[in-house]
Amino acid sequence: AEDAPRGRTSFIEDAQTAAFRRDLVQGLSRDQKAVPPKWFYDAEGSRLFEEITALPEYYPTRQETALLRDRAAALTADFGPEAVLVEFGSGASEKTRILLDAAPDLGAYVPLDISETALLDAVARLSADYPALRVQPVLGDFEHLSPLPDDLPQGRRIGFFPGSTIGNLEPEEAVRFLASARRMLGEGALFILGVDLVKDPATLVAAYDDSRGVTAAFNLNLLVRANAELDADFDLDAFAHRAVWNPDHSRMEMHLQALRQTAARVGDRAFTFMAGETLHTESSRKFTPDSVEALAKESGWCMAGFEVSPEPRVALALLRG
Ligand code: AVJ
Repeated sequence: AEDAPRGRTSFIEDAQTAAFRRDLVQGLSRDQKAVPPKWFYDAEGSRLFEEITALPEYYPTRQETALLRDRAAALTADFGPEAVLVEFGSGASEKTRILLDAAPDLGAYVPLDISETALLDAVARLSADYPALRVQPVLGDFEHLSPLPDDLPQGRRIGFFPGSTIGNLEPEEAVRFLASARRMLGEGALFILGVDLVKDPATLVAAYDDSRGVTAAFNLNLLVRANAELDADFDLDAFAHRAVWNPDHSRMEMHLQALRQTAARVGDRAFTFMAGETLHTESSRKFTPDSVEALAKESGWCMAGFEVSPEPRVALALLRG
């Protein structure tokens, strides 16, 4: 409430907008300005991300989709009757179809996403193509998991977290997420986790700085969104997209770099950027088989399988609760 706009027209922000405002104001107040990547995904951001997944340089989606197709039978072999598939950050639910095709007797599918439009579009398209499937969408972010609805079928719970989205989380956040997913999914659960693997920096940087500028537009859309939703006034021409490999943290980073000194207001809060200063908008951690296994163990899972694609390499880890 302290950040609510002052003026004659007062209004109550919806919870998501208020949380976006809080995260942005807090993030802009830090020494290294930063904002959590979940705020990329308004309708336009979700659309731009889908466009990224089709770019020649952005290999993760293509590699993971092929790997899922290739290993679908093995990954779904232990689903059992009336299984419930819970997907975290489901977006367009495109990869899900591969698992649905391999597990036709699934009891229910629970997509969870932060973008309402992405979620509703995906549910409409899935229901059209899988009329017998029970789909129970949940709007929300995967860092605050609520218990599953209790009227779901009673089969095994299977978590599905593809796309290396786990790489967006700080290491401690990733452990906390996987541990709370394990509690949410309960006894006997399985978890299919998609991760991108460490590789040569040139391949990584190209994937996050494509020649057509779609990733740059995706990154800048964060400021477009802030201007539209938060009564902010970022000068879009004053910022440039940057993608850098950080070997110390084994992660790709995206930043928006101020090309000159520039001021920005977010509601009634004012901020300045020095020339060259950056807003850190995303980290995408890249893993090794050992770092995935360590992450699984720390969060109470054990690694029952690890499938690796051809180059550029991504992996699917199968975890057991
Ligand atoms: C959807 C979070 C996995 O980190 O690779 C794509 C998002 N960012 N290009 C990733 C993204 C820049 C993507 N994840």
